[in-house]
Amino acid sequence: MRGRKDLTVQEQETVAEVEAEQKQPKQYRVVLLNDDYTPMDFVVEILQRFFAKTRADATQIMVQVHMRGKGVCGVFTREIAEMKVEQVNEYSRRYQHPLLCQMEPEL
Ligand code: TYC
Repeated sequence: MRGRKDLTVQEQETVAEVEAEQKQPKQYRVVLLNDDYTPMDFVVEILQRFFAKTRADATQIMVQVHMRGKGVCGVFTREIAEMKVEQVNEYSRRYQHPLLCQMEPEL
């Protein structure tokens, strides 16, 4: 068997490039948690504003959070997920709602 060391430098670079392309970056779910105080309309607005959901999809996710305690807004790479969480929590605080947005690693 020819090992990687038997390849030319150019061939090694090609292998490294292909491997880099194949590697999938880790994904994170951005979730909303239920609470007793945030108005349902505000949660629907969050889902439309920050996650580009239709009003129908946003309502479905909001009801899921309301009934089951948690719901997925979307799945993103780490930096995008961190930004969404930050933006949503900042927006909720600005309007003085206790709504909590978190991220969790995809399995
Ligand atoms: N439970 C809230 C209410 O009854 C509504 C709500 C839904 C709050 C989803 C947060 O992520 C949430 N007003």
